[in-house]
Order: sequence, then C-alpha cells, then structure tokens
Amino acid sequence: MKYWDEKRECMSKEDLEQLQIERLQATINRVGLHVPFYRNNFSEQKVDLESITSLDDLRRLPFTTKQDLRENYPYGLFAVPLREVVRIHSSSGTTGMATVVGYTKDDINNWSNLVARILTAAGVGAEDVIQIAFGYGLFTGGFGLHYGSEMIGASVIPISSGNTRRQIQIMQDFKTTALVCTPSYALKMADIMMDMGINSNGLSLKFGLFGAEPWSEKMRQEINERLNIIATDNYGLSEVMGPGVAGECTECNGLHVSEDHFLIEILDPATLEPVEPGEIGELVITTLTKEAFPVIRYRTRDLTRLLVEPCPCGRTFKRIQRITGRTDDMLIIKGVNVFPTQIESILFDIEGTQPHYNLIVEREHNEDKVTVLVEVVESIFFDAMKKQRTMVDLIKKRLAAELGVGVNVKLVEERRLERFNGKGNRVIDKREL
Ligand code: DLL
Repeated sequence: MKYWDEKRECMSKEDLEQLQIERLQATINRVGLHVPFYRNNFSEQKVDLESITSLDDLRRLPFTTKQDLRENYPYGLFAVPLREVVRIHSSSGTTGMATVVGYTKDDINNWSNLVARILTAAGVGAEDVIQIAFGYGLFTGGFGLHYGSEMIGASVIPISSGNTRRQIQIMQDFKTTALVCTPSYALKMADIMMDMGINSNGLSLKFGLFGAEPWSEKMRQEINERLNIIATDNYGLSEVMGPGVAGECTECNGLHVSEDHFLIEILDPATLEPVEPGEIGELVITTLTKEAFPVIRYRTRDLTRLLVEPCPCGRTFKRIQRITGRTDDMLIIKGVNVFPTQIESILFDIEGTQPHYNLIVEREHNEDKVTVLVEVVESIFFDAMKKQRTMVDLIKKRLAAELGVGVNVKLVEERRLERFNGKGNRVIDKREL
C-alpha cells in the first residue's frame, strides 16, 4: 500500500486550507473556554476569537513555550477533565523540569493513524515484522510507534531499548523486517552485530524508521549500508503529540507534515517573523485536533526549512527538511554559529573516520572553544605519528573551510566514545554558564 489515508494525504490545497481553518477555530474556542492559561493570554493580547477567520490570522495568536508548560505542571494546560484522559506521557526534562501531556481516546486513535501514515510512507505494511527498540514508558517513542504499527496490521515486537545482543538475536530469530529506534541506536546495533559475527545480509531487515534526535544524511548512508536497509526519518515531540507529526516517504527527501492535524510556521527565532519560503527557521506548531492537550503556536526550538518543490510520491502536505538542530544546541565559536550536525556531516565525509564523535565545549574569554574527538579506523590510530598528524591537519582544514572557523581535533581509538540506546548526546558541555 502506498498511502494510509490517500484522501487526506493527497488532498488539494484549497480543501486542506478549509479544513485547517475550521479546525483552528474549533481548537482556539475550546482552549479559550477550558484552559485559563490560553483564556488569559488571548485576553491580554486582546485577541477576539471571532476575528480569527483565515490562516493568516494565526499570526495574531500568542506563542506557547516550554516554560509555559512547566509553569502549568502537571495538568494546568489540559483542556478536558482527567476522567476523559486515557494516557499520560511526560518528556524527560533533561534541560529542566519535566512536562506532562495527556490524550483522550480520540487523541490516541488519531495518534495511531498518524503513525500508521508514516509507517506506510516509509514502505512498511501488514506483512512486516516491526521491532520497536524505543523505550516504552513515559517517553512517547515506544507506545507511539507501537499503536500505529498495530493499526497497519504489522506484527509488533515491543522489545523496548537496551540489551543489544538480545535485540540482535531476536531480530535474527523472529525475522524482523523493520527496525524502529533512534539513529544512534541503529549504529550501535551495527557495531554489536559485527562483534557477534552477524552479517546484515543474512537478516530479513528491509526498513529502518529512525527519529527522536537529529542525524545527518551521511549517517543515513552509513546506516543503510551497514544494516542493508532503507532508512527514513520521522519527527515529533511529546508537547505536540509524540512521533507521527512528520515523516519521510521512500523518496527519502524531506518529511511530510500531517497538515490536517498540525499547522506549521517557520519563523526567524529572533524576530518571530516568517522566514522566506525555503529559508531555515524555528518550527512553530499549532495542533488542530488534539482534545486533551492542544497547543497554540508552540515554539519547538527545532530548526528546519520548507522544501518547496512537490514530492514525486504524490502527497500534497508540506515537506520540511530534516531538523538541522535546535536553537539551544547552537554553538557560537568566535562569533560563528555552528551546529553539531554540521560537524557530523563533515567528519563522516573524511575517509578513515568512524561515525562516532564528541564535541567538548569550553568557555575561554567569553568564546566557545570546541574540541572534536573523532574515532578513526584502527589502521590510522596505530599508524606512525606523522600519518596521524596528517589526518588531524586534514580534518581541521576541512572543518575550518566549511564551518568558517577553526576547532581543535583529537583522534581517538575505535570504540572509545560512548554508544547510545536512545537519544545520543555527543556534546560534552564544560562551560559554566
Ligand atoms: O522524541 C518523539 C519521537 C519519538 C519522535 C520517536 C520520533 C520518534 P521528545 O522526547 O519530546 O519526543 O523530543 C522531541 O526531539 O523537539 C527534536 O528536538 C528531537 N527530534 C525528534 N525527532 C527528530 C528527528 C520525541 N527526526 C525533540 N530529527 C524534538 C531531529 C528530532 N530531531
């Protein structure tokens, strides 16, 4: 099957806009009525809800931020009474207090359908055996992908993350055809497979659906080759729903946003004005169907750009480019803005490097100082000092040319750097900010 919901996924722009405005009006009226935070915000900004009659009017509505979610911990932003909530998830809160989100029965049903869309778009169907190696629990990854996978009728292996050798054994024995996890964990699996003497050609794997963290095109190629699969990217965030907000089709060229459920804007994070179509900016999302936890103009802090060309797959929803990073991931080195994914892409292009690196960030005289630790293949690491130095110089030169600023580089032995079962964290921040 090519589409999960062809009528919607391929709808005309006019029909979509009509549906979006109707759903937007319903959503703002609902939150205005049931959520004091939104009611107060609307009245402070003097927004008359009756006057929101076109999609352009969206810009008159106030933003919602992570801080607003925290201040309303745990249930302050719920738009239905708890008795109508059937599921609660929470984001990990690595950068502060956790946030809590809820779902009604209809929300879960919509969520499953939206995940079913991305699975179908990625080539997966009822005949597939899907191994879900995202954590099951408060994180939305495991359960989110799980219910969507059941909805398409696939056979689901709810293995959760971790215990990598067992994952691989099961993958082999149960003839897994689709792997679902973070791209970091997919790479770790490839390493452990090698240790176990298992060749991916001997497995039944065909597809990989990866998300929950930024990754580069180079990393995709590496995963495709090592696991012998078609790897697609999918995006979401707990505040908005979880996985299933956007996902790639098998063209592997940008993520289709389910625009019948989410309105997106791409704004300049400094001025909060729209960027030119195709320019990079912060993704801001308004939910159109969520009942328990709607969000209005939620600032995701994720950076992306619109891909303006239509996709050959026939889906008409807007496509966004893979997330290049978050506004809060950005490093400023000698005044130049640098994202970890940029460094990743450059490193992976250099022969002899492994797809594992760390960025150590320190603060010296009010400037970020970055040292790149990168794993290199054994033959280089154990080579004469001179050859190693040549390699360091080459990496430094490439980074300087492409980033526009110099960084320090250190080569490390294979397997020296940490591997991840879930979201990777390659930036070691030693700044005392
Ligand atoms: O990571 C939801 C998810 C689970 C998405 C499984 C895809 C697959 P949170 O834990 O709330 O939710 O983290 C959301 O992760 O704002 C992005 O910064 C990042 N992120 C998620 N997907 C991608 C992706 C889940 N495909 C935060 N590419 C988001 C880059 C991603 N970053």
